[in-house]
Amino acid sequence: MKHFSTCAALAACLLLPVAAHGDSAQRPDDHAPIGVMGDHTHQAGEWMLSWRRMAMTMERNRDGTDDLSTSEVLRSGTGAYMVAPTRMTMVMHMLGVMYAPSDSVTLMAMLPWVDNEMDHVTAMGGRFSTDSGAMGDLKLAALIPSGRHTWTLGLSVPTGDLDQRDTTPMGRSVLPYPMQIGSGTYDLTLGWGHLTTRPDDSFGAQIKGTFRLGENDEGYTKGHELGATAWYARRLSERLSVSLRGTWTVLGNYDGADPRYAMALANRIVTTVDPDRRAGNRLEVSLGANLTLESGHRLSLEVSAPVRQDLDGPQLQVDRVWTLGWQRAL
Ligand SMILES: [Cu+2]
Repeated sequence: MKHFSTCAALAACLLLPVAAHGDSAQRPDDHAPIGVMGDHTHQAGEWMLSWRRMAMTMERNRDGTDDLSTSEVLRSGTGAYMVAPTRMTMVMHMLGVMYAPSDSVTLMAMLPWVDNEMDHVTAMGGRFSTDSGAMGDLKLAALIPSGRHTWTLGLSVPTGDLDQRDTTPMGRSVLPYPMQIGSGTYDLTLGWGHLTTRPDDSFGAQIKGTFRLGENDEGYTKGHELGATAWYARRLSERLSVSLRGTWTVLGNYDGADPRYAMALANRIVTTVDPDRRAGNRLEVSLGANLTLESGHRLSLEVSAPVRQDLDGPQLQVDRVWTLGWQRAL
């Protein structure tokens, strides 16, 4: 399998009879809940393909830890803006490939496709929605196992688009920051993970930082990101485990500003063009399930809901995240 290219591995996965390469010795909780990425490594010569569908819904505005009504955002009420976002959905499909050239390093590549939709209400009482969609940033990583720990060194390549446009009441416009797809910069990811397995259960943790290198072509740098997560998983049977996970995420404000939003920012048209209204932190709780099939396929599901959010607002807050995944070692 060592000599297979990525394409050949993909083709092999689709063509091989499902029972050909079962990894039935694996436990369902050998892998973290599906919302965690880069949690495990592979043995020399092993390939893994994965697909994830992540759906995040954001609803209602917030400033600090207080909910805001739309009239508290709009200048027709007590706010300052012409337009308030009311809801956003982001659906991301992510294809992943893992390959271990040796026992001491596993290489990983992930390519997302992102679709966004945002609903708004205007100070005049009108409503409108915008859509964006494109391939996101390619993520490459080397995962280095060390006993029960895994170290991650990753690089995000700016393959994602930053020129998403759609029709708004102002005509055809460049969509605001959260509707753009990529970061526009090479981003460095550093991470540490841990997993301890016991006969009937397991627990793990991961800490990850994403640091933007330089400034993108639109004149800004997205905020750095830090995440810490810990989970407990219990096996209900040989093939099924359920998990409970807590996640702390910190997002920074943007540096610089996209000049294409200068007018909208100066005139306080909408909150989403302000580089100083991007930061925040949130604590989420997630419930998940991992299933290993006899044929070697893995199916996983996880749902997350925030229990606390503190945002540099007004900003839309996260309501729910669903992650569905398929994984297959070859
Ligand atoms: Cu894997």
